[in-house]
Amino acid sequence: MPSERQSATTENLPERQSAVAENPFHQLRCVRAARMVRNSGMQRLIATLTDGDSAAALAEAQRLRDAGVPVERIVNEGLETAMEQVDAKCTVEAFNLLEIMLVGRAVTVVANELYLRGIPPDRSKATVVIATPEGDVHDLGKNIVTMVLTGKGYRVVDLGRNCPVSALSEAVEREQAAAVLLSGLLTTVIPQVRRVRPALAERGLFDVKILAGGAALRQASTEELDVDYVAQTAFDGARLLESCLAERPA
Ligand code: B12
Repeated sequence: MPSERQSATTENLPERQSAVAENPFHQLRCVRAARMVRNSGMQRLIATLTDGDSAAALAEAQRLRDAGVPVERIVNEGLETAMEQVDAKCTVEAFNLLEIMLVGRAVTVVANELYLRGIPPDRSKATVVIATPEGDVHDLGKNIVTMVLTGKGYRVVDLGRNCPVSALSEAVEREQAAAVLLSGLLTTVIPQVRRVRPALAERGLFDVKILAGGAALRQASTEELDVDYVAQTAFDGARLLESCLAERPA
């Protein structure tokens, strides 16, 4: 015999539960609650990324993914927002190298976890090939550009430093890249940069955009380098890439 209190709480429980579940206001509340949990998770992901805390960012990203948040949303609303916040603080004059390296590393760790084999071509904004041309071993700037673009959802094929022009054009064709990014710190690599467009043309790759950056190249003009754009910073390059790829025919 159930007690009075027990029967008040358990009487017709299944029916009451399903009535509550079918109530549209209840459903709306559930959707809102789930969204709030995810949004606060996304805010935590952004905060851990901008703190440069790779381990905490990785844990937040895994939690969001396990809660059913699509990988694209984690990249677009989490990684990209974090990079935008760092972008807002970084100009050519005020550029905190340590901070950007830490944030970039955290973004890369999360991106590698979300896309174990790199961002697949069909889920990325576009594929780009990046390298430091042959004769130049500087690669810190190139690595930052790679991290920024990965955080913004591009698939970046990094050919490393001291890269021959032939390897670049070969990779652009193989990877069906939309753009080539060249990072140069030595003025002596300018002749290498000028060889890139003819090397692409030899393979019939006329629509591929060429972007240059790095301390030596950013002092030169697009005509001197025979490239489409010269970027001052990694973020500047990301914006140029975004706008020049948007102009492409669909
Ligand atoms: C660190 C450094 C080195 C390190 C490189 C370590 C590494 N893994 O990269 C080491 C010690 C190896 C080195 C070696 C040499 N170096 Co050195 N090096 C530097 C130094 C101090 C900093 C460069 C750097 O990493 N800056 C930080 C990065 C983040 O800046 P950044 O590359 O410009 O990138 C930013 C932007 O430009 C942009 N960006 C970069 N690339 C791209 C590309 C694209 C597409 C886009 C969109 C954006 C973009 O993104 C970044 C963030 O916004 C500079 C001096 C200076 N103040 O620049 C000299 C400097 C570049 N080196 C120089 C020289 C001469 C050499 C050596 C030849 C020295 C020697 N005699 O052996 C050798 C090079 C050997 C070779 N064959 O390459 C000269 C170059 C002179 C010139 N104009 O040609 C400089 C300017 C020093 C000087 N004042 O004389 N170097």
